[in-house]
Amino acid sequence: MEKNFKRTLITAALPYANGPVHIGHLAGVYIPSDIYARYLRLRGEEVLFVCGSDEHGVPIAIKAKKEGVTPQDIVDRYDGIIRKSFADFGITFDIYGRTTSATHRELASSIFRTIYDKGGFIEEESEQYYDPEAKQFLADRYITGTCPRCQNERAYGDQCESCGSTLNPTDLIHPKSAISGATPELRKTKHWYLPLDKHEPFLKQWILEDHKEWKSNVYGQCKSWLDGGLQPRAVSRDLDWGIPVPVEGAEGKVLYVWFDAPIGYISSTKEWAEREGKDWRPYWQDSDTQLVHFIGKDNIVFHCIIFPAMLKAEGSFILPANVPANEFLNLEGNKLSTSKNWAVWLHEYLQDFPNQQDVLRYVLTANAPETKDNDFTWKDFQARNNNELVAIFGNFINRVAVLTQKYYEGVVPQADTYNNVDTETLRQITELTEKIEQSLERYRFREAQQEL
Ligand code: B3M
Ligand code: ZN
Repeated sequence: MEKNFKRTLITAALPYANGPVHIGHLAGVYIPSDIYARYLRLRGEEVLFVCGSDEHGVPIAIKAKKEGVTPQDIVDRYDGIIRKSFADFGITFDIYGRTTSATHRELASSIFRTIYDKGGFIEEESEQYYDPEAKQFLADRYITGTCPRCQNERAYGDQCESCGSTLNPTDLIHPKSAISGATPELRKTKHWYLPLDKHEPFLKQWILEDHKEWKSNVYGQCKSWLDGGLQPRAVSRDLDWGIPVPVEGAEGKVLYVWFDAPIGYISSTKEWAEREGKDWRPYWQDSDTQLVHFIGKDNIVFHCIIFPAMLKAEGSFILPANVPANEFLNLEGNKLSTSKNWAVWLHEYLQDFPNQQDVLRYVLTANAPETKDNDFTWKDFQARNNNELVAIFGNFINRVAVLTQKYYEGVVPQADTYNNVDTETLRQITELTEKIEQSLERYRFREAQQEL
């Protein structure tokens, strides 16, 4: 660690509670963050490792509608599956919270209100699509229609998945509501916007000047966003699922999920502190804390630009020292996808390979997508288990145990007991330990495992 921090707060991206955890999440976020937490604890550092379920947002509301259940039913189901699978896999969170908790609702509301009272938001009325049958405004995902660029008839209000264009709902030809099928009408509605453009000078200094040491995939994405110029970003939505906007005249409006979710890291810390009888503030309001966000690359903008701008606007929180985002893991050559059910689900792996957590941990570290997307194949899983874990590492441990039993009655002798001890080997072990620690400090877990 560059600066000698007093403590480290590690956050792992809050998984959406609309599906189970799969190997891509493990490789991208949860195994790296767990390795880092375990390493710092082994060094005797003060560490807090927080996570929790991200339970708001349009996908959860859509899934609930499709299944004819409430959003709370959906999040209760998947929060349970996710929470248990992390525990069974041995990820050592100090706390795993959830964003439908009262603590989170109160904190997210109060942070919004503090920024609002400081005049940190732009309040603006705009025209949005309203479904006259379902009697509700339609978020972008709720609107489908024909893409003006490629004529794909199943384009969404925010993007067309066949030509990849980013769209606005009003670009769609023959727009239709994904809820009732009715033709939506444009109606006036008020929303609050975080003026990211006003935070641009600060973000350019903080990231591009003060954090050149960040991973190139993270630094590069932030640079292109900043070079492109930042626009005000809506932090509220016309939805009935989410945290109500704590302002008069905001009936039927909730906090945008990406405004509330990162605050989940802070509310989980508060819940941990309440449970342990500790003070949460040093972790989030003391510059002697090293805050590290572990995420996938699709979350870089939210963790490096939007959340820091929110915290800056609120004024009393520290910002991350590093955001070592990983790229994506593919499965047998295709993109992992919860919606397309193309994944190796963690809870199913644990059923099929009971007590084999370490094999998956080893393989997903060996081929982690740390600097570029990578592919998981079962062939590779088998080869690494048989040719590396068993044939090299397992064999090494086994032989040392057998020889210790045979020649030293099973007790490892002290180095100075035998004057012909191989000082060269001991020197190499010390040198290698330092090399591995450097890799771990730089979030290069694949390299560290290779050295080991
Ligand atoms: N649930 C997005 C994701 O899983 C989101 C992460 C929130 S971290 C505050 O990609
Ligand atoms: Zn298109």
